[in-house]
Amino acid sequence: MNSDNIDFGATKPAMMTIYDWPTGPYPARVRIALAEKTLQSRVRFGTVDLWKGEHKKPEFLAKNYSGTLPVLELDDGTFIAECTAITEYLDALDGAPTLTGRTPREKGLIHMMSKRAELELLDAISVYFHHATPGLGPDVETYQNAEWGFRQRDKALKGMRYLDAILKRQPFVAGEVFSMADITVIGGLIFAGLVKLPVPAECGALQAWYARMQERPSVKNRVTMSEPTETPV
Ligand code: GTS
Repeated sequence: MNSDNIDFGATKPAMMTIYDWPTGPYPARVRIALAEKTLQSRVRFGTVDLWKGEHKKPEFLAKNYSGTLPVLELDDGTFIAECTAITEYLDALDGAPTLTGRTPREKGLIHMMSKRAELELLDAISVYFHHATPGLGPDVETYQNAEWGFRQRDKALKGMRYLDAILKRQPFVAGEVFSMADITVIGGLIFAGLVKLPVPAECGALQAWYARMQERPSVKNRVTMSEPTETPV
């Protein structure tokens, strides 16, 4: 048989690029979602060095106006920033499990709880980090307001108590199934660990849930995912 006649089967799915910082709490949300959906083989990673302020340089701002990570680049050159937008895209591609909800009710609850996890925990800790600690250093942190940062730290602690109350009555953040809402809280607690803001001792349900979450391979292996294909930008 002539090699020109060989049918190599269906076309391989297009590769995507994710620009991120491998250990970052926001990038973790996308990395965990990728692993839960076993889409890792369709993605290559490009590292953007936050500590050198690469995310604030014109080349990166051309990809994402907001100057934040992660950013997803599709094979047609489209850039999608914002974790929730990226994970919505990935969830719509194919494959179980569904992370953003199957029914209208599930979708509404997951969106609500993921937004709350951002507002009350993850984003609050991020503001604390950037305003009330040295953050990414003086070259990157050109404006800091420590009072605002400490208020956000307190908001995050209140958020942890709220989530603890939720997890006392249901197994996952948005109800009976693992979802993007859990992944957002995981991102929040990864950030809490980095800034040494422990979950209050009385939040036993949140602590037990987090211990369970850390057993998931998607959470455990999220940082090593990018090693073979690293392409610095
Ligand atoms: N709303 C954005 C999202 O959800 O994608 C926020 C993203 C974000 O803050 N990402 C962090 C960032 O770019 C990445 S990491 O700190 O988690 O690694 N921070 C840098 C900065 O200067 O804000």
